[in-house]
Amino acid sequence: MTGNGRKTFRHLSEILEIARNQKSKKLAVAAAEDLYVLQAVLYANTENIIDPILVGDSDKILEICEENELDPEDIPLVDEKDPEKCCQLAIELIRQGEASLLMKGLVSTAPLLKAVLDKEKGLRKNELLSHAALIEVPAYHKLIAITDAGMNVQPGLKEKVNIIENAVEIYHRLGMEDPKVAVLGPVEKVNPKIQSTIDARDLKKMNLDGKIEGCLIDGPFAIDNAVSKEAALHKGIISEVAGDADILLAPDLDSGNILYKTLVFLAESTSAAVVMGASAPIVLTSRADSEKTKLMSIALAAALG
Ligand code: COD
Repeated sequence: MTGNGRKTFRHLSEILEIARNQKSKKLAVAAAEDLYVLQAVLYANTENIIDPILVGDSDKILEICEENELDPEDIPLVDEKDPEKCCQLAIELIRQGEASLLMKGLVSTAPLLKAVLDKEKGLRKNELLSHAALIEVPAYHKLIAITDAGMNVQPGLKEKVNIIENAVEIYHRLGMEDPKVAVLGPVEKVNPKIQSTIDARDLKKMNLDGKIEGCLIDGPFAIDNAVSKEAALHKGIISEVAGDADILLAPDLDSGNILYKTLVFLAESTSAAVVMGASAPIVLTSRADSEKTKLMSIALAAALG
């Protein structure tokens, strides 16, 4: 786990282990009537990672459990058929201290996030909420986070500062002091026509000036230079971050989401994804995610919560 004096993680199973060794956390599931969500949540419960509270259509939840030999006995159920109301009820459980983690069930991402962002009844904490996916890539020597692949559509410089800070917080909470942040673009030179490269230059300067702390930021980097020392050396790039990034900051949601899903669907990677910056970590998995990804996302949220 430790290399050159820095704590790093190679496998998501290490995050699972952290979650297992902590006190079990209460997880509120919004619209829990989904087989894959129920399987992951009930399995995580048997692993003593979380204690779920299922908010949703209780008839459907019990029917799914019966048909699939899942045992929801002793798990609290809050009956609500409307998915948007489920989001509000699950959030309310967190606001009242009944739960400390939130998970999306059979409801679209946008309504859940809108309910979380509600100024009066939501879960706002930091200035900006953002999505980060911690990914185990067989071809890379440690876990790598991609942000933002799920929430902020077209972040400007200020939003990118917040997105970096939220991703850095994940590593800090996992015990790593100074994660290396690679700011991605299509090239490693600043080009006034390419906004991502200008932002990368500015973010690097803010880091050097002490305006963004607790991490080491460099860029712009094309993806090859961020994750391959060999590619970076080939281009004559000398940087502690090049080839050894812990966090990849994507230029926008389009590129972040494509990078994330390419790794998962074409490069045999597994991910654990959370939304950070709210008063509780939020598990936002989608139907297409594997069971392992769902479990690892719950474990990551539990390890952070
Ligand atoms: N953090 C904090 N506040 C925010 C954020 C954020 N990330 N985003 C918006 N807000 C605030 C705004 O400042 C404003 O005060 C209020 O929330 C409403 O802002 P809108 O009108 O821009 O936001 P919404 O409610 O229409 O949409 C917010 C979403 C997060 C739902 C929206 O950005 C979105 O749909 N993102 C993409 C989600 C998605 O489809 N992901 C796909 C991959 S899974």
